[in-house]
Amino acid sequence: MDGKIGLEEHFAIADTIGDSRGFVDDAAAVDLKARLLDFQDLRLREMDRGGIAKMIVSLNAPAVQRIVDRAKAVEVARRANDLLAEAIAKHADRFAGFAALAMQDPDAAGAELKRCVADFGFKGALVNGYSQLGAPESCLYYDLPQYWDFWGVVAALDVPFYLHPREPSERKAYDGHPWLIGPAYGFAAETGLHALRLMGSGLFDKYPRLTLILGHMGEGLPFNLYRIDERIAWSPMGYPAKRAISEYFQDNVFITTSGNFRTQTLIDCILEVGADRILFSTDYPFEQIAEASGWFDAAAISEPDRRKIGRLNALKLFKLDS
Ligand code: GRE
Ligand code: ZN
Repeated sequence: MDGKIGLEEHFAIADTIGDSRGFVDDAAAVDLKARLLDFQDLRLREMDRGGIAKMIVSLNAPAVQRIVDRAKAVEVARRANDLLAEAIAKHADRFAGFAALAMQDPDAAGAELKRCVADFGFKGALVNGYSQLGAPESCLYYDLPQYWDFWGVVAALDVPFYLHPREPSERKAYDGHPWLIGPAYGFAAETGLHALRLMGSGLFDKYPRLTLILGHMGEGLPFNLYRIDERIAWSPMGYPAKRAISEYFQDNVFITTSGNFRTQTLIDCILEVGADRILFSTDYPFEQIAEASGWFDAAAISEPDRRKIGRLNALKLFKLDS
């Protein structure tokens, strides 16, 4: 399919290039580094070959979220966004951007998102899970009260917030099994939990137009919506939100195909959340565009659904002209 739009697609700057290394082997790391830093060359060729018209590009992970010094986090986010804006400007027809945000400082994060939308035309924010502030063992989730004004800024700007994975904050359960920590499982467990915290906190009752994006086919959540709803309804622990988790999935959440190129899983997601709320993505350069496109273009779904997931939903959600 030509004209696809991808939106979990990453780049890196000097301050963050080392962050991705731990999750790939040394041989792959060299190539990964080159691809993360490149914008105008290999990336465009791969896009052309895979039928990808446009990428909404974001900083790698965990990057800004792991910088415990508040001022430094704010500075790195700003630098990354400035560099991204410069790179996009050279090929504005092929690239758009998501802002990196220093969530260690909610006011600064809101101001930076405003700046990126107003000055650079960025399409929203992509944040790599919880933030650390002051000490490495700290862990800030965005349902906490200090973030609710920030969410008001996101809602007023009417741009989506992509909650991207990072490694789990709780490591005890992974002791002795480091292979579980990264993208194989821990990323999804961590990110799914964070997304449920946001939904269950009542955040979307306060801001009904707020939009969250989850990658990797919804980080495992679509498969479990029935059970989550059902058991919350019977929970003796209480539940702060007004609506069921599956209802927020219908009205406030989009999911992408990033790094989860599996027709069985896509069909389950179409059945659970509908083809209108699913968006094609690769997760370049951690995944290969040829693999993502080869799979998606041939997947056994209807042609109207392929057009929606590959392109039309993104045009609408991000108010793109092309
Ligand atoms: C990602 O951005 O999703 C990612 C990483 C590191 C390894 C694998 C992966 O940041 O998918
Ligand atoms: Zn990613």
